Amino acid sequence: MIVDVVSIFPSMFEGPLSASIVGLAQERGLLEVRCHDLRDWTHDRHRSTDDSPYGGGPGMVMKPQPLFEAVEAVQALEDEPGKVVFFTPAGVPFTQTIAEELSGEERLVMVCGRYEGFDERVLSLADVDLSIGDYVLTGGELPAMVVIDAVTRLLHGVLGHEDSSADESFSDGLLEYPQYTRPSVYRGMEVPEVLRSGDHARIEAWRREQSIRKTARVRPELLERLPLSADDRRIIEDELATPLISATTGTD
Ligand code: JD8
Repeated sequence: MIVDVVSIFPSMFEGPLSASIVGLAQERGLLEVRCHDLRDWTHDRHRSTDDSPYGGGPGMVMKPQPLFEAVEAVQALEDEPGKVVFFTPAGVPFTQTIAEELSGEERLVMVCGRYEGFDERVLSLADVDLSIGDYVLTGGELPAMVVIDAVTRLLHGVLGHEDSSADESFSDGLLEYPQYTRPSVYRGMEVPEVLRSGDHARIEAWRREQSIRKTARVRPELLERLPLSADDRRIIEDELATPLISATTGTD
């Protein structure tokens, strides 16, 4: 997959994209991220990418001209124009389902804004406008990195163990079960006996129960869309009868 990123802060991407799994995917030729400086498409002495808003108000707005020229120039780098992804707080919520859809694309063009956001006309360039969550960031660079990270680990050949992404939070709609490694006792805290029993049916049942309990406790709305067995429903009822904050404190 080729991802072209347009930003006024292309250097922000250097660390996150060169380390770990995303870095390895690039070294292996499974992913190529090319970061472009939006200022390369400005024509004035000050290389300005923003201007004051029509109608007044605080802050500055991203000018249309550098963004239109940048997106068109970057699209022309390959035969395929690529899906154009914008990031704004008012975008469609980014989910694992959208990550899976994007991972099937040959190429993506990501546009990161700054300031108070984009001149509305620029959004006509977008195939999709995404938001990574309900909080306010200072620009679209971190969202672009989040989406690149989530999409990269879904590309064929990136994870090695190709089935591992099917096992975890969100792919089956439940949060992850607790995991442990050696030693079996650390500072008096024991690894649950079932995980050392070698009984794979019991281990699988325990993990599903833990996933259901965790989900019921912290993300009950995720359970509404899932097919649940009678056993699952008993576990959920039991979990919801358990107080979130225990009655005793550390002082007694
Ligand atoms: C792009 C500029 C900042 C946005 C005034 C200062 C995504 N989940 C998300 N939260 N925030 C963003 C995001 C924020 C951005 C830009 C994305 C470009 N800003 C602006 C409007 C209000 N602030 C985001 N994806």
